[in-house]
Parts: sequence; C-alpha cells; structure tokens
Amino acid sequence: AELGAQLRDAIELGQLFLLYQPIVRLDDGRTTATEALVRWRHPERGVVPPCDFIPAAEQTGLIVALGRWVLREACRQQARWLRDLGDEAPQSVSVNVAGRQLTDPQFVADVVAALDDAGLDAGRLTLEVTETAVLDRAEAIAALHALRGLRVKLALDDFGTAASSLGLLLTCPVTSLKLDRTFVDGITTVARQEAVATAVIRMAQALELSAVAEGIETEAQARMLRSLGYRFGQGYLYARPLAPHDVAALSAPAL
Ligand code: G
Ligand code: G
Ligand code: MN
Ligand code: NA
Repeated sequence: AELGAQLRDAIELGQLFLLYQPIVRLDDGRTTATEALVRWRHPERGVVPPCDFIPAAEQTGLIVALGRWVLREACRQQARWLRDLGDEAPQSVSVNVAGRQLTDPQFVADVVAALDDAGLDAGRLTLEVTETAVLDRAEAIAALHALRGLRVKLALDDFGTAASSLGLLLTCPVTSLKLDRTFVDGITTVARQEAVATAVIRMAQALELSAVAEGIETEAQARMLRSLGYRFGQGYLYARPLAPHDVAALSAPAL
C-alpha cells in the first residue's frame, strides 16, 4: 500500500514515536527546553523522517489526528521529566503545529485535553507555528489568541523564510521567534546573513519576545550569535533529536 494510506494505521499500531531536540542556553550550553520531532517506525522501511509523511498527512487531513497524538505524547513526556528530574528537568516542551491543525475547530479543546490528561501546566507547553500556517487565516489567529489566554506559549518557527513575517507580529500573540537555520548557516562568513540575524534579535528585543537560533552546527556560529545578543539556540553542535532517556541523561546533575 501507499505510505499515505499506511499512515492512518501507523497511529493505531503505535508505530509513531517522538524524539526531542534540546533548546539550550547559549551561555552555558544547558538544556532549557526541548522540541518534539515525530518519527515513524515503518515495519519495512525502517525509521521514516517527517519530511516523508507530514506533507501527505497535511493534504489528507490526517495531520489532525497525528498532531493530536503528538501533543498528548509530548505533554506526557514533559510531565514525566518534571516528576523524575525536578529542578533539572527541561522547563518546557515545544510541539510543531501544522496550519491544518490550527484551523480545526477542535484544536484548542485538543490542546486543553492533552494538558489535562498529562497533568501539565499550560505554561510548560510551547506551540511552534510557521508564518505560512497563520497567514490570512482568521480562525488560526483566533485559536492562537485562545491558547495564549490559557498561557500556552507560542513560537514563530522558521522565522524569516515566509512572506509576511512582520505583519504577523502585530496580529499573532507569539512569545518567541525561531530564527531559521538558513540565516545561521553562513552567519560567520556572509555579511548579509549576519545583518538579518542582527535585525531579528533587535526586533525580538524591542517586542519583548525571546529568540531561539536554529541549526547551530559550529562553535563559531554560536559565538557570533551570542555576540549579537541571542540567548537560546538549537542545533547539532549541542544535540541531535534524542530519545527521552538521553534527554534525561543530559539534564541529570553530574555526580
Ligand atoms: O525532524 P526533522 O528535521 O526531520 O523535521 C522535519 C520537519 O518536520 C520540520 O519542519 C519539523 O517542523 C516537521 N515536524 C517534525 N515533527 C512534527 C510534528 O509532530 N508535527 C508537525 N506538524 N511537523 C513536524
Ligand atoms: O522546521 P523545524 O525548525 O521544526 O525543523 C526542525 C528540523 O531541523 C528537525 O528535523 C531537525 O532534525 C533539524 N535540525 C536541527 N538541528 C539542526 C542542525 O544543526 N542542522 C541541520 N541541518 N538541521 C537541524
Ligand atoms: Mn520547529
Ligand atoms: Na524551524
């Protein structure tokens, strides 16, 4: 059968799982939060990355059920870390949300149910949305306001890559920006990339938003981002997406 058709069963069969990529403080490299990233353990193909099935799931609408599963699982894991690791636990978990989910009339109720089910405080959850997911969609923007009213945090993901970033900052109640990794890639060698990264952090500071730089792969990039004023980052320099017990091992106090 086709991958898209098999995905419907994958949720029921327990073939999906989440990895968690640390979001670190750039001054000391310590994990402050994580981002949940879904994977599919396919019986014949092995582990399938999200780029191979999320777009299909968005088209068929299956992303709504898939996203509901991701939310529940990520909230439960965050609650588990808080229980098991106490003060050493990551402070919050970020979950990627597709545009199709945001316009689903049940979305806000699904988020509330996931939090309740996990016994997790709303302030421990960040939803990552992209500019294109929110653009020109009144229902999506209304959902974001309702979620923010519940104290859920909202991050604008892949910031800077879509068309209308700046207007969204006025209409969407976001709490953080994630500087897209295309701006981090050549930050130490391409003056224009450094200029964009600088403009984004200045704007974040002026709007009192926190900023996370994505896709940091080298110490030189980290140094540059720190000098520009970035306090949080994510990338292979610090950690790849990890299984939950590996996040716990990172967070546990050294003996
Ligand atoms: O983990 P990886 O770098 O392969 O992720 C690729 C893309 O898939 C990223 O854009 C990421 O935001 C997206 N993605 C990963 N997990 C989820 C998820 O649970 N829901 C949605 N909607 N997108 C996800
Ligand atoms: O669109 P989003 O920002 O959610 O995408 C997250 C994706 O970025 C994940 O699939 C993750 O595997 C990938 N990623 C995370 N850190 C790095 C990095 O340092 N370099 C590259 N090339 N990709 C990264
Ligand atoms: Mn993301
Ligand atoms: Na991103």
